[in-house]
Amino acid sequence: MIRRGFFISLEGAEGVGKSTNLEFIRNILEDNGQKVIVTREPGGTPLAEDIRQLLLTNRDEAMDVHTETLLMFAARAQHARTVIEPLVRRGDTVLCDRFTHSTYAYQGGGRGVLIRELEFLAQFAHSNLWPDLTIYLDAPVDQAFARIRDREQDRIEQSGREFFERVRHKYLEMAKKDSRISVVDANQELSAVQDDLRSLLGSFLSEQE
Ligand code: Z5A
Repeated sequence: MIRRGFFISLEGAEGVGKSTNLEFIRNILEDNGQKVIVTREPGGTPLAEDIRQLLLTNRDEAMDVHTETLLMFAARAQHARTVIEPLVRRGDTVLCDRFTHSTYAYQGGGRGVLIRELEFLAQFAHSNLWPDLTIYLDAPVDQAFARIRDREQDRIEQSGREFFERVRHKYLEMAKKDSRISVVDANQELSAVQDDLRSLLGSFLSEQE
């Protein structure tokens, strides 16, 4: 029997530690025999990376929320259909920094786009491809902001504190409703966050055997 690989996404607001923990998660998966490809959204293919530049670059013309939403899904359709799905189908494990839950949190929770409209676009963009496991790194907005205080902010990062409170609220709401989303407390020492990640991935992998 050819085993299908896993599709795992990592979610959370900026500064919670997604980039910091990606390699750690990759190592755990590889130690458990997975061939792992790490990728990200928006992006993950040359075309989708070009769309990422459009989305994140600061410019004089304000980007309408509908344009922002469609560009997120345009990048995702390309990435999901030409990269993620073929890899998972051939048995590799894809570890993706953000996926559609980001759109539900940022464009839905943050910007106010209706979730049923986003669900329709998600179905169009990537049909039934959804992560087997979504790890949501959660931290209070002020804590996460404090960690990235000195960085230059991209267009979306300039959306303000209230916006990021709504984003966090939407993530937590989704996690309550969907057992495939696991919340990890990112507001602790990195070693404690990584202990939690190790234990979560251990449980996930043993459930798949
Ligand atoms: N976006 C969207 O709106 N809709 C969508 O559908 C998608 C995305 C897919 C790009 O995301 C933007 O697009 C993003 C959401 C939006 N914009 N915003 N705002 P991105 O993933 O490329 O960028 P990001 O979320 O802004 O990533 P980030 O700022 O790099 O955050 P991070 O990766 O979660 O954090 P980090 O770089 O790993 O850690 C930040 C610092 O904290 C660093 O110095 C670490 O050493 C430190 N750190 C990490 N963990 C700890 C702990 N536990 N304790 C202390 N310090 C720590």
